[in-house]
Amino acid sequence: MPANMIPFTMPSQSEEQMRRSARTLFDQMKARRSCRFFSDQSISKELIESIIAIAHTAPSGANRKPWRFVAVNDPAIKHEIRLAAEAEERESYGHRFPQAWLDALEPIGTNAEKPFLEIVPWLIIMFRIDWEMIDGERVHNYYPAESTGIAAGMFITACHQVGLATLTHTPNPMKFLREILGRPANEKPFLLIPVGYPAKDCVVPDIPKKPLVDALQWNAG
Ligand code: IYR
Repeated sequence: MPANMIPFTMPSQSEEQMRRSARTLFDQMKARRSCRFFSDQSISKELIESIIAIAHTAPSGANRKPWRFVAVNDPAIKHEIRLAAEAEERESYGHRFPQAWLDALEPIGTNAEKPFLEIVPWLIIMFRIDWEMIDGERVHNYYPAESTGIAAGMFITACHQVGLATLTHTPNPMKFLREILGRPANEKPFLLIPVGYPAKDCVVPDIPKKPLVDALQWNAG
């Protein structure tokens, strides 16, 4: 074994056990919904940190972990983010979105008003880092969008598994997030993820889901 390698194994399980695990996980994950009506019930920093630690285990190009999570529960900052997001969304819904996009959003029932951005206890803002300065040298990261997307998927999965609701929110353009949060120029806003509990009267759109047969092609025996 090369000196820089360590053994890696996984516990052996029967096919039946594995199918049961897959079924359980599927049933849990298919119950996840994007939430736009949050309660103001607080969530501890410790719980949020433990979920971010899970996302931070994500694989990444050359193991660079080219992301940053900014976790906000300060009401003044949440307010500022809400105002800036709504200003952009008003422009988008007002004249920037083409009609086809507005039509696609119609069943989801969204509009430019985003009160949840300050009701929800936490806003997690993910930035992707395309390059960084290491020892005075500009070093490029590899696959930063893919890597950060994988970490985001693990983050929302972890939230759902511990019983917290999320929304993957992308006000567009998002550069106000870098300004409000004081992040440097090499950190590009990637996703704004409100995390909390659904409000008591929370509703979600009753929309059809694309069946798996439309998303999976087998080339297999
Ligand atoms: N960012 C806008 C519009 C929007 C865009 C997509 I693509 C969605 O799936 C949902 C909304 C908003 O949040 O209202």
